[in-house]
Amino acid sequence: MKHILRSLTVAAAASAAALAAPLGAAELNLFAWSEYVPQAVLDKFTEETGIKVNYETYDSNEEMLSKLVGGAEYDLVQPSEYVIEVMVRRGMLAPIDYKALPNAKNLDPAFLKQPHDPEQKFSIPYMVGSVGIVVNTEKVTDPIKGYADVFSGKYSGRIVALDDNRELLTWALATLGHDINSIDAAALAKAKPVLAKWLPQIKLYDSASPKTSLLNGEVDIGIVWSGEAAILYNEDKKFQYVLPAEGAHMFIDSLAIPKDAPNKKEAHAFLDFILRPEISALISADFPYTNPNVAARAQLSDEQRANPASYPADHSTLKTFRDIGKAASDVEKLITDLRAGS
Ligand code: N2P
Repeated sequence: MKHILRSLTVAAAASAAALAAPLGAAELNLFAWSEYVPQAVLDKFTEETGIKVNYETYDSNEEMLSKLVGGAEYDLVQPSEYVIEVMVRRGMLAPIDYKALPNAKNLDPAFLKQPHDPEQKFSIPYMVGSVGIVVNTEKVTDPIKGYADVFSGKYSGRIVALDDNRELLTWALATLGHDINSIDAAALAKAKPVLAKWLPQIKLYDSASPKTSLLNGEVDIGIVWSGEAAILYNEDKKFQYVLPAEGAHMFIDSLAIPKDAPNKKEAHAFLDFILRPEISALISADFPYTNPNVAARAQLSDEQRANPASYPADHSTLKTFRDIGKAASDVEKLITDLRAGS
């Protein structure tokens, strides 16, 4: 009986929603990183605008790019800075209409007009972050300063790493003192023996939720997205975040509208919605990356702003990635082969 009543209520609510929605109800197809957009934010947007959000997720820029190139239709995607540069070069993005985005004024100029989108024509920063080392200090007591310490051999089989070939290569290049954005055959040849020693020490590759294996004690050290490290730190202060001394990647993950997006108006409505300080602060609460929205940051608690993974005191060693053109497929091949043990 209870069950029947509940389904009747659900049916009534659904038909009320159908009545309220205009004919051919508006939709938004969002393709974004997993564990990055809170469901509550999507629900609030739908409640307020009547626009239904279809949210699909991915775990790497390459995965997103290949789906789009394969003809999938999305209204918003969420590339990192270097992939925005690739997409602009290939003419894959539609320009942003700033008239529809009064809340764009909330964005921190420090993350705008960067080399990947010099006029900020094609992308709206969503979250910024770094890739660094998380140490379970109860299990790893030696000082850990950089990639070379993680891969000294001492922690073999106790390491989680991002499932991301460009990131993996970067750790080796930075350790060799090589510019992380100058990638050619010679750079790859230098990095290869380093990675051949390092990769077998990794227990697990995980870009979606590397915090999980650290939390459950399956591994003791990891190289992960800063937001994951921030969540671990909130969970237990024994998880310390270290920005590698050799230098590290700072990503500017942004929302962008594919050129052929069928629902550009809805895409702009969503962009302006998430640029509202209180909405952006909700995103920070679930996914504590560096919020590029100054007005949202002002709404965070002192504790949130004091999380060293979310807001590192010193960013001087951080660097964004650039589009490396054709070398990107060489990177994929080298690392895939090394990971396969050949
Ligand atoms: C969110 C992943 C952050 C993406 N789960 C790093 N570019």
